[in-house]
Amino acid sequence: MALCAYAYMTDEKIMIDGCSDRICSEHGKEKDMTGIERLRIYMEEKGLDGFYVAGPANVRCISGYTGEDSWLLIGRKNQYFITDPRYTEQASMECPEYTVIDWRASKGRSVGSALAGVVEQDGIGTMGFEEDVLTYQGWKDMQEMLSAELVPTHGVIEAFREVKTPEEIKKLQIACDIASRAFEKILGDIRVGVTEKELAAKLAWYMVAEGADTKPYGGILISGARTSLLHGIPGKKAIEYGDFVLLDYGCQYDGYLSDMTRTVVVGRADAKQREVYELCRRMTEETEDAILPGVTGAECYEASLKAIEGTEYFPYHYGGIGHGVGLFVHELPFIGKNSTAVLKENSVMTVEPGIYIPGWGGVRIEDQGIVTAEGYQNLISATRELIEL
Ligand SMILES: [Mn+2]
Repeated sequence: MALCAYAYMTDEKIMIDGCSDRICSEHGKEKDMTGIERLRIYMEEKGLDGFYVAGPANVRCISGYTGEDSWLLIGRKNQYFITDPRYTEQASMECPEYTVIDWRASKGRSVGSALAGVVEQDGIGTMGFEEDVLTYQGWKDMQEMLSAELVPTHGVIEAFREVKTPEEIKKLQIACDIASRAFEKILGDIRVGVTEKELAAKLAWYMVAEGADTKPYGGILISGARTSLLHGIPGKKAIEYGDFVLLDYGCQYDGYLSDMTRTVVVGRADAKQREVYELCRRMTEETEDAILPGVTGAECYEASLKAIEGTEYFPYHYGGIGHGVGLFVHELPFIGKNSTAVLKENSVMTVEPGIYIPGWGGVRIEDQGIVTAEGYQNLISATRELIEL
């Protein structure tokens, strides 16, 4: 899905405690290191005896675990996998190097209590945690139960996830291929009288039929004047002749996500629809042309504006124009107005500028691709030409 408001809200929120470049220059080949090795280097630098990992995508990044409701405690030498009996067998299979702990069997029958046991046993004095994941309730519980000093961190494992491995890129390519094939199929269903919800359900069905994970992943499928809503939710509205239909969606494949947007017209596009569509298409293409390792997110944004500068449509663009995609749909790097992100080779990211005119409608064209030494390699095969159905 597009345009996470939180992600674009402030640049400060995107600042990273655990800069992967710094780790690289001080410790050599970051590409050869696993997530847990990099996390331990970070812990050593920050003087942390333990690191509590609670963000689901971060748990997967560090441990390789593909299930849910699980947490990690990484010590300097030992590593613990905390879950409940629904997942203990899966955890033992997927993460054999971890000590699996059933928190329901802990003294206090809680995750905090299970953590407290390990903290005491291993003599953990300082423990990092993800400040944007832990709830206030969780923090209070841990304050009460844990003898360790709790140290807030931000974006540490997220920074490890910014550059993708060849295996991750393969999965992302498959997720993008599934979404592109589903686009070809849904075109046959978009017609006058069908509702947005019906189309959204069919689109999801096509992706699972094409090989996507069954884990639901909400999509945007909106029509007519509603297409100016950046994050509109599919409703009961039926498609009418002359509508724009905006499809912003993707799927999960073996945990890895795709995210694409196409906007089509039902019937013949009128002159204004054609004009806005072509401007938006140029915005997407000119942004992609500007992408190279070393380019900043703000420079990408500048490139996206060339097409609409001096036109009446300039006021209708949005400041966030793309984001990394991997285990999570909005991750580093974020590109847009004021973005200080510096693009890295083998990041996988979307490019999704748009023009949104309240009461009239909007167009967004979103690709997902790899940042390579030669430029942006698009993984989405669906056409960017205007489609009139
Ligand atoms: Mn997106």
